[in-house]
Amino acid sequence: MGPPGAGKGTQAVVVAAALGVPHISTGDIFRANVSAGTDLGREAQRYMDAGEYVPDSVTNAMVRDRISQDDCRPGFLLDGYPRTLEQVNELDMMLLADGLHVDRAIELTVDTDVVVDRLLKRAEEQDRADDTAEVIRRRLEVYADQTAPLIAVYAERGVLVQVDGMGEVDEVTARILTAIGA
Ligand code: B4P
Repeated sequence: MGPPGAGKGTQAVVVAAALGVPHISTGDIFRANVSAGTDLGREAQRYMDAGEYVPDSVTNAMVRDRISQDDCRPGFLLDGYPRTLEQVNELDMMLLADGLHVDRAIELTVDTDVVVDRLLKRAEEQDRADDTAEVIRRRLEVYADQTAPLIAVYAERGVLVQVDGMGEVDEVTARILTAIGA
């Protein structure tokens, strides 16, 4: 968890590889569908380009389908999900049905001016439609409004691990692996 540009995607790839479990990024799945021109991609693109969240019904169904696949049996790392309270509740139900639970929720903490700089830099490099200054502002608002409050949910459950997301990518990775005892 963490605001847009906190480094969730960057770190999740490495951490999932270290743990030997699949990395499941809802953002990546949406972008792959946008590139492939699927119905899901067309639906998701409207929201992503505006900096809004894709509707819970669409996102939850996609995650339910993905985590039911065989490669997820040893466990999995979710990147960018859950992002709303409804997604938290739906994920709880999906896991409960299989006798599973969230072991750890990792929050990457990063100053707002640093995330904005990172996203504007990515805009130059990757041409993502949701990395313009205006859309970044909206994404940060949506995060503060809908996702930041979920941190407390996982803190109350005693599974929250907070990690400083500032500094070099390798330094942040080392902090995460230490914090989760991997
Ligand atoms: P995501 O794909 O999850 O993207 P993100 O929040 O922007 O970025 P992330 O935190 O992963 O940052 P990254 O590592 O890439 O979401 C995109 C959109 O998809 C959402 O806005 C929403 O519309 C939709 N969506 C996704 N999940 C959803 C859900 N559950 N429900 C509804 N809608 C959903 O890093 C950013 C940049 O910083 C990169 O360029 C990276 O190279 C750089 N960087 C990372 N770490 C760095 C470091 N330590 N130092 C310097 N640069 C660093």
